[in-house]
Amino acid sequence: MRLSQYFLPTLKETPSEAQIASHRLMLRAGMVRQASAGIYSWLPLGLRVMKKIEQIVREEQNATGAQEVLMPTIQSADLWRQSARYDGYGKEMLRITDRHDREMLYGPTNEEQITEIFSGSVRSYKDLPLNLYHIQWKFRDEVRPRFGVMRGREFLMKDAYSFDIDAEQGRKAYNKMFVAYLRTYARLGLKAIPMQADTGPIGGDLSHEFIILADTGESEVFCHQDFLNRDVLAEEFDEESDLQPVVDSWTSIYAATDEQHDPARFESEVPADKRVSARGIEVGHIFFFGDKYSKPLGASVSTPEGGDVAVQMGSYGIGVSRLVGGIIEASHDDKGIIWPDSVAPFKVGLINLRAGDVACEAACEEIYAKLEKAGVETLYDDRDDRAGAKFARMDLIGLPWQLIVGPRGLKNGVVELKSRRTEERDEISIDEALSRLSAGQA
Ligand code: 5CA
Repeated sequence: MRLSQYFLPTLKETPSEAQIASHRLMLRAGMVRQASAGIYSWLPLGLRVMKKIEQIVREEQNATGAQEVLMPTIQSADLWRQSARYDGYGKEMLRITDRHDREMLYGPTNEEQITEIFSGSVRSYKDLPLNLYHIQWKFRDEVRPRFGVMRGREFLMKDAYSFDIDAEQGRKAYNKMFVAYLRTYARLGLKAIPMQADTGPIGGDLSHEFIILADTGESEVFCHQDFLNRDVLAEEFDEESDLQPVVDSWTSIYAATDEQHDPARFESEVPADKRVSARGIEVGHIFFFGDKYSKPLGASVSTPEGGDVAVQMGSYGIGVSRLVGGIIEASHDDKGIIWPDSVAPFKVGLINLRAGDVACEAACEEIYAKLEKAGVETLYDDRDDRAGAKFARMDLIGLPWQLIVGPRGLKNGVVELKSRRTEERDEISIDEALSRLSAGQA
């Protein structure tokens, strides 16, 4: 993509309404624009990042055998009356009346909707286990929408729903999701810590929140330092086997949000030099709630013995749009965002230091064409700005690599390859730069 043609409305000034780094940086980097309180338009750069996050979430869900569906954002109030949540949900639910005076709502979550789909089609234990998920916008009329996309009113969530014949199978489904969540966050470059959690309006008695540590997080959390040293992606286990030991190895170490925190247990279980007390952002939340929805909504299946039983269900949420902000909170400096490779909107920012210079332009055009051909996502700064402005903008938008082409270097046959994260700079030939960028790692 050529910057001269790209819609990237960056801001020089720090927007005064933004209180935390991710909100400030998302506005300054032209990723989102506020439409009204807690509601955002996603601009090209922000959307690219969100789509990458979405895709990683999707791949890890698919790897568990879960199947993607897409349910509507607008639901009928009657469905929610059946589960007795219509009144209980309170003011957070955005209620809508259509032209025929039918009561509708903008879905804050989809337990009822998915249970209705299930009960309309599945009759036999032979069709279980089943896990269906979607990635869809939700609306919650939060009292205090704040921190940009972190606590929005409209937000993108991945929500999965598992259906099983009994509690033991249900627990297996929960464990599969638990491990898939750990892998998902690790692929996003995050250290997410599973913490025992309250179940709130979703219900049930087994639940974990996945929390990433950040000073600006809304929750106060307490955990063992060991969580931060664990590399999920390096761990090997058989996905088909019983995952309970893997889950136990995570949940037996102390980790709690302030609502669940037990200071005496924390002190007895965690040595003083390993105690982490910090703030955290909830990027996911999983629940097992048995027949809470399947019973009232009539989601039952025949059993092998010839009986009939309400299915055991769980639900599993990931805050996809919140993650865009969460990743920035976890990875930025005073110059701007530092994207992890896996979600970077582009891998490389190609900077022509002197637009209009024949040699620089020819070299940049050649590099750009070759990178595109090699499938390396490149944002080519072909604009006629000062070098300082170009560097500042590239640092702000946080692409992992900057490839800087200037007249002086070219005379010696070199360009400069700079890592945004380490700030290391290498003067190398164009060919070497191309092969390093094309080879997966620079
Ligand atoms: N039905 C369950 C699981 S599918 C559910 O709704 N769980 S939840 O309420 O915990 O939401 C799931 C995730 O959505 C949260 O962990 C959080 O990451 C994200 N989320 C919740 N509310 C907001 C919000 N107002 N703005 C942005 N993200 C949110």
